[in-house]
Order: sequence, then C-alpha cells, then structure tokens
Amino acid sequence: VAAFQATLAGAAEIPHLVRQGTATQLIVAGEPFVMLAGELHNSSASSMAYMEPMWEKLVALKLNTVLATVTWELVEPAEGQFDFSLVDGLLQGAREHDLKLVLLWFGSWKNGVSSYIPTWVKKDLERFPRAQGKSGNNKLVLSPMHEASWKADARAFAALMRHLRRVDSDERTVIMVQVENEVGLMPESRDHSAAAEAAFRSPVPRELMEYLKENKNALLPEVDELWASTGYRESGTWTQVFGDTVWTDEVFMAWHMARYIGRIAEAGKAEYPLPMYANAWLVQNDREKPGDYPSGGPVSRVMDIWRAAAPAIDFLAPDIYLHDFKAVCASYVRSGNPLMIPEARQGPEAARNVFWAIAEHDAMCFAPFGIEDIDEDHPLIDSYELLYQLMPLIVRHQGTGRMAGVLQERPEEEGTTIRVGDYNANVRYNRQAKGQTDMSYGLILNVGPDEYLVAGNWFQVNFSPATPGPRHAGILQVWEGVYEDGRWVPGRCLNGDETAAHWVVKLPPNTHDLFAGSNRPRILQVTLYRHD
Ligand code: N0T
Repeated sequence: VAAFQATLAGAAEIPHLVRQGTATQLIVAGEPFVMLAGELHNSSASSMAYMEPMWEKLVALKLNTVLATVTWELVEPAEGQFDFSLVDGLLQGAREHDLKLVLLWFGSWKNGVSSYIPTWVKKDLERFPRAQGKSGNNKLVLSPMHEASWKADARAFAALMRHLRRVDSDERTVIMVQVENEVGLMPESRDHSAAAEAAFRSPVPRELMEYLKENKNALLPEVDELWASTGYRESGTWTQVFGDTVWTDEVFMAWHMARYIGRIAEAGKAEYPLPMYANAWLVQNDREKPGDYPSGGPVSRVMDIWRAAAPAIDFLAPDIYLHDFKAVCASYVRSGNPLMIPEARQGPEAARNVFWAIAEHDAMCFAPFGIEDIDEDHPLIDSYELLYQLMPLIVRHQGTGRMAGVLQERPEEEGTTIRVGDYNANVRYNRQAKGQTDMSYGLILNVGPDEYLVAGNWFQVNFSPATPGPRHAGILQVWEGVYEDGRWVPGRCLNGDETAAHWVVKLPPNTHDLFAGSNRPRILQVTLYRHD
C-alpha cells in the first residue's frame, strides 16, 4: 500500500530537478529520468497530419522522449487570441505512444533571427523595434531592449504554460521546456539601435555588478579575464568594467538577451514551473568572434552572465554539431551546469556519443536533430536499448564517481586510463577502426567492491589496483548477459580465449580477431581479485 501511494504521489508531482552527488537529475513521476530522445525538424509539429505516421517511427527508434516545436506564430495568430490545438495534438500523439515531450518555444528568436514571431509582430516595427547594424539598417531581428517585445512574448508563453497546467497536470507528458532557440545577434557583435547605444554607454547594471562581486572567486576564466583587464573595476560603463573589445559587446548582448529570456521564463514558471533551459549555437572554431556565431547567446564563455541575468533559466544547453564532442561537453559542465544535449549530429557517431554524455557527464538528455530522418537500422537504436537495460544502475550511480564513459574520437587514439572505484581501468581503443562505426564507445560502472559492468563495443580493458594492498588485479570471472526488467540474466561465461586467459575484457568478445565480430554493443559483468 505504501509503495502504491508513493507511486500515486510521484505521478502527480511536477517534473523537477534535484542534486545527487555532483549530478543534477530530472525527476519524473518520482524517479530519475534520462531522456533517450530525438528532436524533430522545425516544422514537423506544425501539422498533426504530417505527424500522424511519424509517431510509430519514433517508437520504432526506441525514444522515450521527443523534442518538438511550439511557435508563437501559431499559438497567437491574432493578438490576445490563443490557439493550442497543435499543442493538444502533440500531447495526444505522445500519450498514445507512451512518449514524453520537451516543448521548444520558438518565440522572439530562433537561430539568431525572428522568423517565428506572429505576423502582427513582424509587421509592427514601431511597437516591436528591430536590432540595428552600425549603418542603421533594420534587421529581421527583434531588439532585446524593448519591454513591449518581451512582454508580448512572455504573455504568450505564460498562456502556453497555463494551458499545460490545465491539460497536463495529471499525466505530465511535458517534462521540460526550452525557451527560444539558439538566440543571439549576427553578423554584428551587438545591437546598435538607439536604445542599445544608450544602454551601452550607461553603467553596467547594479544586479550584474553585485553578482560578479559575490561570485568573484568562482567566475569562469573567460569573463574573469575581461573583468581582470580593467583591474576588476566595480562600477562604470561596459567598456570601463570589461575593456574595449568585441568580447565586451558579447557580454553586453548576453546580459540583455538573457534578461529578456529570463523574464519570459519567469512568467511561464509563475503559471507552471517545469524545468526550463536555453540552448546555444556554439562557437565553431577559435577564430570566430561574437557575431560570427550569435552574439549574446548562451555559449559557455558567457555562462556567468546568463546565470546572473536569468535565474529562471535552470541551465544552458549545447547543440553539438561539432566533431569535438568531448570538448564541448567539458565546457558545458563547468561551474555546476548540468549537461542536457537537445541537438546532436544524427550520423553514426550519435550511437557512440550518447554513452559519453550519459556515463561520463550524467547527461539528462541526448537528442539527435532531425530524428525522423534516421533509419530503423541506425546503430543509435542499439545504444538506446542497451542504456535502457542499464538505466536503473545508471541513475543510481549518477554523481558518485563510480561511472565513466569510454569514447574514441579518432582512429589513431590509443586509449586511456580511468579511475573507477578502487581500480584503474586501462582502456585500449580500436586502433584498426575504419571510421565512425567501429571506434570505441561505452561505459564502465563500478557496481560493488571488485565488481564492474563493462558495456559498449570495440574496446578492451584490464584493471589495476588504485588503492594500497596486493599489487595486481586479476579477472575472477567475466559473464556476458542482459538486464531484463532490472534483473541480470547471465549468458556465456567468458573465461577462455574471449578474455585472453583472465587478463583482459574484450568487446566484442566472441572471436580470435579482437576487433572482428558483432557490431552490437553488449554488457559484460566482471569480477576482480587482487594478488601479489
Ligand atoms: C540548429 C539546426 C536547426 C557555419 C540546424 C544549428 C535547429 C537549430 N542550428 O539544422 O535549425 O532548429 O537549433 C546551427 C549550427 C551552426 C553551424 C554554423 C556553421
């Protein structure tokens, strides 16, 4: 009875974030929930007829969550008249297919431009002023400097959240909301409209100065460096406090964009407080300056500014199309920002990168973009299936330091040594990798004293003790197996050629040729012992 009551309480509870060790977990229906997801193309959810055949496909792709667009344009076609029929269609489709939703609010900005503002906003350049370039030309972009604009956007967003509270408080199909999409200004580094110029020549707002002073020892190096360049001046204009470079333009834009978006998020949360985040179009390479990528967007170098300006935004999320997947993840987990990946490349690397995001960084979500394009033989599906098997263990080990990811990013990489629990795992990558499909990936989980799960494909691992005591680690047993409803079901015992006589754990394990064999990831249960 108690368990049943707990389940009922859990179901009614609104999705929210909690800390477990160093990890942030999304709690859905009382349990930590990891989104093995995909994001639809931008226009898919604007037609439920188009979506109709899509749902079955999303199920076949083994997703548990779909990221889908809701646009200001279609939600408020005439000022003050709201239409949530598409939202209701999404809810119904998702529920019928046992999927959760993350809704993406395409309001004032989408990829740096204002393509999703309602037609009545688009046409009214007086009431909703545009950003300006140096030569004074109007852009296709709303300026973030105007109350009329953020208030109009916030009103529509609040109406959406109020609607969700009304229609989704029982089922909680929607578990998170993205506010706007890849915001920021291009190609110039800041808005030069009259209002923006005046603000740029005014003192840095007191709230930002206070935040910087309070967090002086915890600022990320990028913002710290700018502030240090003026000897940490505690007041003055933007250039007096941060120096006279293009990076100050970015800080200025970040403050104003985040302020604007923070207010929208706040208005939405006042109606229905789901977790909310902002996503970033990333800096593509070291040569890029703000404006080459959207200036003022939530790129990791200005996370401090976003946090100061928009406390209603719970975290910042990278859209990862870059090949340097590990480096991007690392830049987004700084200063406690949890990892959530709303967009990722949909190629075969998705099947590998998801392990790194989830096992190495306790990611809440991994979602390739344009998910409806991928075929039903995509290796991502095997990865998701394996991760579902391990999910009860994964969520239990988040934030504990007893879970590590394995990811080879280039064929020439040799391997790495990772401390997991009381042992070092010495991982050898697949040097014969021919490309994206047979490079090493997976995870290592320390599930008990001397006990590990090694999952994934195309790597080998042996263990060495990392604590005082007998100097060597041997393999006691290796079992292949699967988890069925959280219960371990052993298959073969791999104590012969498959583990090179108790010395190394191999994935795949089943032939002489170390790196020939099945393309599917699998799980091995490994027990160790120590000796001199
Ligand atoms: C993404 C997607 C979608 C010079 C692109 C990526 C999605 C948006 N934008 O397919 O449009 O809605 O968030 C921007 C990547 C920038 C690369 C710039 C290369």
